[in-house]
Amino acid sequence: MLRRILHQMKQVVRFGVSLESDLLERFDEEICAQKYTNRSEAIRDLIREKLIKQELEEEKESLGTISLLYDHSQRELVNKLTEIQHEYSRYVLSAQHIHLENSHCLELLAAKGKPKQIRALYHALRSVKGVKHGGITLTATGEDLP
Ligand code: NI
Repeated sequence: MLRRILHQMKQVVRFGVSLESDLLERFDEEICAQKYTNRSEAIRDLIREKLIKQELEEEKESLGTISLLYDHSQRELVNKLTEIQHEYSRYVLSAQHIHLENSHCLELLAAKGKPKQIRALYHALRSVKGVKHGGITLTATGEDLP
């Protein structure tokens, strides 16, 4: 269904939008701050963002990036993190390990799967004792995106 709608969007269509002047003023300020040079591109991006959000909510195949900051001198920590990544290996696309000063490490993972699975991987890693900070960002694979 979504694919069909997006396919029909290939042809560029002009349409009018009615909205309150103060709302438009705020929108213009916002897109100007974000360095957009015209409203059309800003509106296109808003629509794409909305569609990506929907896709994620539908639990479609998605991409995720995970970051973990930890102190590798913590006993068993590195082994535990490796173990979890092996458990979830079908979702882990890549892992990058960066050695920081003072025995700290930054690990960056790219993952592919349903958002539910990527979040489960993140929470398993994040909850390991000694992981000081973590982050997760989900995005669509772009397959259904114009
Ligand atoms: Ni390291």
